[in-house]
Amino acid sequence: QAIFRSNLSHLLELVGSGKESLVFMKKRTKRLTVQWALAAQRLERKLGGVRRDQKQILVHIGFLTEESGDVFSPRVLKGGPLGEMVQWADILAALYVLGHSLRITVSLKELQSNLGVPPGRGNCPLTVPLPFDLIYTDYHGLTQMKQHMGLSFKKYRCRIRVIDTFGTEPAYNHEEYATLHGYRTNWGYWNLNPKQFMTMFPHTPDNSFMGFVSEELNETEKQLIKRNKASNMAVVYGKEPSIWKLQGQEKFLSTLNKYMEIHGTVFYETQRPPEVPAFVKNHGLLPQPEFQQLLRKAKLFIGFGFPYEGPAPLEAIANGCIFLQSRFSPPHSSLNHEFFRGKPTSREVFSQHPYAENFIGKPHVWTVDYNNSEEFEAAIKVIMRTQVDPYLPYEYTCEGMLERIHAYIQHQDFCVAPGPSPLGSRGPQSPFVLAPNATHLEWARNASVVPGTWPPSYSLRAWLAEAGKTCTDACLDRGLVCEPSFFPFLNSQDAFQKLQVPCDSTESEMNHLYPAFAQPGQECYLQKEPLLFSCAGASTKYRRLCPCRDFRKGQVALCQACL
Ligand code: U2F
Repeated sequence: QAIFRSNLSHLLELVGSGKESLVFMKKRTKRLTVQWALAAQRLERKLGGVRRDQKQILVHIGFLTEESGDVFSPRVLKGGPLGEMVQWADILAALYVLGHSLRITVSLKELQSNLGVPPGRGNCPLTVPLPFDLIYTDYHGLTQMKQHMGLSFKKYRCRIRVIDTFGTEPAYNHEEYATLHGYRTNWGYWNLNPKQFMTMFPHTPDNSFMGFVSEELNETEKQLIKRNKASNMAVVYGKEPSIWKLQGQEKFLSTLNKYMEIHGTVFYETQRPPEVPAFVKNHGLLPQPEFQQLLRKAKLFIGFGFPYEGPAPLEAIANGCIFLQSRFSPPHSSLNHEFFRGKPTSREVFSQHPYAENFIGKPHVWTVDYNNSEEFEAAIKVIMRTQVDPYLPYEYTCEGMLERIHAYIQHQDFCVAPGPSPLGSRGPQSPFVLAPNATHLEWARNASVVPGTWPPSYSLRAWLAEAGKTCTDACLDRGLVCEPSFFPFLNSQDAFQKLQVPCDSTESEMNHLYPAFAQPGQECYLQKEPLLFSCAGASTKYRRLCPCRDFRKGQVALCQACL
């Protein structure tokens, strides 16, 4: 049985030392200890004594191993990316606080000894029993495990969870399909269940949303912050000098400077970076707590297009700042932008921080067209007059993260092979019916729940999307979220029939857009390969059949009945 923990000092010992990245992570965990402990108490009460098995968990942080080059650690104090370190620190803390038994490795040698593989015996033909119920790693770690686990890798890969910042869409994950249709990338085509990939933000419902946390304020702190805000103080998002050279930035900065005092936290060694204009007050790269203090005073946190989708805007909003960012038109994606090129996703990014834009929005987040200088200037003027409360979405609080990871550990099992039809002996008759208003399908009231499905099958609601829409968007348009684990229920002639879709013929093929209806030939298509069920993906040729579900307010990963 897993018992909630509130003392994190043993975790700090487990993390080890000797790298700046580990030092950064440990400081963060230490600072957040009280918040984690309070969150654990609250979740424990909420769960009301439900039995939780203690899992044996290996956390192998591949990108920090020397064997994969560890390019991050030397840059921790030099303005390099910290988002990944923030996330790993929080994953470790959450798993530990939930009461699981942890092993942490950041080198190949440690990995091998924990897996019970003698060095140099990576290709050993025998499968060695795996002493872990779950392994959390990243793409680098995955490659290392494949090389060093021999046949065990295939047998146990269903226990692996891959922390994958930007996400992996099903079309890129399926080896044969990716190879045949131009979705092959350097990150690989691992044929995992797409839900085994866990992202930093809820990018696509095809993956599991892992996230991280931001510090939460109590009411007194919130009031204090509101009182001490300097309405004319702005902090620029970005700790690397190169960020200050993005197109047209000088113009925006001088416009902003007409109204506000501009602060930066750009790394420099000895001399002020020439990229940063003289009128900017540059603090240099700050330790995390000092950065938070700066945000507490500032009114505006302003982004100039890079870095994409990091933690800092959430921290700014949690500390009562308004986040101003540019709209991307056309959107950035792996097709047109160097940063996303080769990443296993076709997702289109419409602003620097789509989560802030879509899940938070006004008054906390303003997404404007920076090419339109009037719009930009008008936004600044309104922002200076706008009062906002510090705000942190529940899913980014410690409690929210604990709740989500608890639910995943309790319910996600990728080791049970999916049967030919989840409806079993019910044959082609599915347990859902056309809703009274005839727009969509829902689970029949008198039909029983299909055992072993999570989220529970009765939260399914299915629509035939408009041509050219992804299932992700089709569900969002209806205030719901796409749920890929429900696709198998819909993948039948019966579903099309119940929705009164006029199929002249029905075929079963491998295509990440199926099940779908092609209007021109009145043809219905079913999905032949379960790994290709995908919320992402659209074509004007098809109206996709989409499974949606409800979600908890502030916790999009979980349906109402999911805990
Ligand atoms: C993102 O990585 P970054 O590290 O660039 O993300 P940021 O949003 O800048 O914030 C990371 C942390 O840096 C901290 C701040 C954030 O938690 O508190 N920080 C700080 O300690 N001192 C300072 O002076 C300023 C900020 C993303 F997370 C990665 O996944 C991507 O690879 C990367 C590129 O898109 O962007």
